[in-house]
Amino acid sequence: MLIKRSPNGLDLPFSSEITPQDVYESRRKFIKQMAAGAVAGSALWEMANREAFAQTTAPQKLVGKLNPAYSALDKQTPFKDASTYNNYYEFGTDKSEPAVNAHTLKTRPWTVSIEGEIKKPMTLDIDGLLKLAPIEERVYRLRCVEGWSMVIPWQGFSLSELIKKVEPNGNAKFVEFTTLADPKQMPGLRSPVLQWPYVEGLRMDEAMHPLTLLTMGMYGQVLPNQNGAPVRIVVPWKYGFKSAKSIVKIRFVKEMPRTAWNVSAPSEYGFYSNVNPEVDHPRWSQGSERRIGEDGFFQKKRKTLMFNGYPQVASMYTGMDLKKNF
Ligand SMILES: Nc1nc2c(c(=O)[nH]1)N[C@H]1C(S)=C(S)[C@@H](COP(=O)(O)O)O[C@H]1N2
Ligand SMILES: [Mo]
Repeated sequence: MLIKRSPNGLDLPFSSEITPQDVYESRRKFIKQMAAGAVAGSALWEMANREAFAQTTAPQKLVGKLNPAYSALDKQTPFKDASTYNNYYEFGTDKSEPAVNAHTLKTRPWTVSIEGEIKKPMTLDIDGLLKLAPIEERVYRLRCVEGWSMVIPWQGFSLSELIKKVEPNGNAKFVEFTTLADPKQMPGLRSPVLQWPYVEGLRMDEAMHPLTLLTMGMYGQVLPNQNGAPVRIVVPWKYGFKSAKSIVKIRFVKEMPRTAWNVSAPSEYGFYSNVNPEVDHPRWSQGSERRIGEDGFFQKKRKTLMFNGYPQVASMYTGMDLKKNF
């Protein structure tokens, strides 16, 4: 197959050109042909039909125009790695568990309640959310506090688009994100590793920053459940845990929200959690990171960049001691 050299200068197609959907469709066609050629009732025929049947829940496409101004040129992490190496404690604390367990998450119907210090409180379903602003593709680096990172093409739009619609009043100083906590769907809630529901938050200017992405898809398809379907945020200059998954409530508040990781270990996870190679985690260095799916075992780790390589956010923190406000 001919792969066009993409305009971002990488020998990689944009995910909007070749999506997991395309891969899935060609595979399905192949399986159909295989089934047609096989003797009815034979082992091959049975296998082919079972395969074809199992694939009926095809990933749904979600494409958007690439926004090059906000996109990293780094080599993208393979979809397979980004969708099987996850942190989503509601589905287990092992990296491989969310991909195995998150099929029980029911992502439709789904509503997000937007409330608090705003003039226009509202409840939106996913279709309402998707219609709020044009979907863009943003290729972001995401670095976990544990010392690994990925480069993922996301589909969504700036959270600021939603914030403008609900008209915050003068008391709105922070935004609090509450995520789903349903023990019937989420086996991980049985274990008290965190206080449920998982809550995260941003200061108002951080929430309004155009890089803060309200995210409904990745790699040209709707979010896999393990990546936070049907809607999450992605805040690329902060450690990954700020990017809350499967959001059900967005509340505008006066006081700094009590966030899940900060409550569980305040000396390790501050509210700001900006990626900062100069402020070590109490138990390990934050100076370097491993790029998932790219670096081999003996590969040198790469240096972690201030604000994860997003210097355009620095002005929001001028005058703040980032060692104290970690
Ligand atoms: N609801 C919820 N959101 C969450 C988490 C979680 O456990 N629960 N883990 C966070 C952490 S620690 C990281 S690194 C990112 C991982 O996102 P990814 O699996 O899509 O790469 O999700 C964040 N959002
Ligand atoms: Mo993380």
